[in-house]
Amino acid sequence: MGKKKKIRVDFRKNRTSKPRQKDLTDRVVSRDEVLDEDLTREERIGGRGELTRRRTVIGQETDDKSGVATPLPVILEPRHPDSRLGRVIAVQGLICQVEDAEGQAYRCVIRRLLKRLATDQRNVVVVGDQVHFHPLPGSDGEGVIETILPRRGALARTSKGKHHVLVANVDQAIIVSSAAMPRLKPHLIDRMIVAAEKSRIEPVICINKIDLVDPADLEPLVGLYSQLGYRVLLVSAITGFGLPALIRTLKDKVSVLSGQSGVGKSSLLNAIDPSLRIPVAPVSEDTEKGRHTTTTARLYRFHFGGYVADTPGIRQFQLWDLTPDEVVNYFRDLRPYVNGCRFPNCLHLEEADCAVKDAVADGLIDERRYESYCHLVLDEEVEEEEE
Ligand SMILES: Nc1nc2c(ncn2[C@@H]2O[C@H](COP(=O)(O)OP(=O)(O)OP(=O)(O)O)[C@@H](O)[C@H]2O)c(=O)[nH]1
Ligand SMILES: [Mg+2]
Ligand SMILES: [Zn+2]
Repeated sequence: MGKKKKIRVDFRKNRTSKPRQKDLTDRVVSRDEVLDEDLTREERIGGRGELTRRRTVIGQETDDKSGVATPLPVILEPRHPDSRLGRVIAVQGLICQVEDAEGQAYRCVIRRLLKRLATDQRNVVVVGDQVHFHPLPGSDGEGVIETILPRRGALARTSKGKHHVLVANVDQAIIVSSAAMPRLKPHLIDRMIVAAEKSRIEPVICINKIDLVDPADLEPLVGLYSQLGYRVLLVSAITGFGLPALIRTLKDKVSVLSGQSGVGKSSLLNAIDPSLRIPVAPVSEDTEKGRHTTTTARLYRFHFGGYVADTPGIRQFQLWDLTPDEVVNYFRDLRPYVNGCRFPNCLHLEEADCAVKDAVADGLIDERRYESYCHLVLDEEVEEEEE
């Protein structure tokens, strides 16, 4: 967690000293006025001199190491009387789509103070953010975002040394693979586990198309991941097997689905919630590869509660800026042994007296998991995404 930090926010000089006309509560705010995002004018109402034009804001420094960017302006001040909690489900330019607890959608602008806090961030509000907002009276589903609540697990990418949060408050990553067609690729699962762990998002392994195999064949794999403490779901979008468990897993959470093309992500989503209407666009590998710069994302709401994130950038769940020495931290089965290595900077590859390699030799670490580790450290693309 980053350090708590107090920031003093100064308002512009020319925004001073307008005498208070009326009590704030019966002030009628016209729509245009608020759409102008000029909520800071409410600050002047107090008229208690310079001090009233400053507000104390508690923020949090970005935790660069973790891959979780958590800039979180929390503004301590009285809320708008009609303020309520919402979830940002899409961001289009300056307009954020916000849903309240009932699933009612609002087109919201961001109040100016919040924007000003976001000096080095492209978007101060990101998809997945929980916000306080208030609807504009007399408008047709329009509103203003007042504050952003602290963020938890975030999917972010780094470009030019800056973190861009793609989706905030992601509870879990559903790592979808298929038992066959395309064939099961455990190394790919391991890769996606690392990506999730790096983002501090709980991975859940979901193996689809089990109608195509004898489920008993999957027992060793299920056993391995279960032993590591990961949840494993065996499902079939075609027969419906395991779907109630998948629904229970997704209910009331924000999830992101990852997995190679063709494993049945869209089929699963359509099977559990036909109302989602997630656009199924077959994307060729070529175009998909170049798409990671895209920062647009959106959340889809399940009719049974909860959201699933859809964004080109996280489809394949790539690993951003993972350094070789960092990889072992995300292999919970290897990590306990690293202190026994002779060299403190041991990468557990060719080094002598490596406790990790010893553990593999002694059967304490699964050999295939160790291979996954090696591939990742050596930055080798294993079993390419194509079949
Ligand atoms: N036998 C079987 N086939 C399935 C199952 N789920 C999906 N399929 C088939 O697998 C193919 C790919 O499914 P999609 O849902 O498009 O896969 P996807 O993961 O969304 O693929 P991308 O959108 O390209 O990433 C389709 O032909 C589905 O009919 C399943 O449980 N069993
Ligand atoms: Mg799909
Ligand atoms: Zn070692």
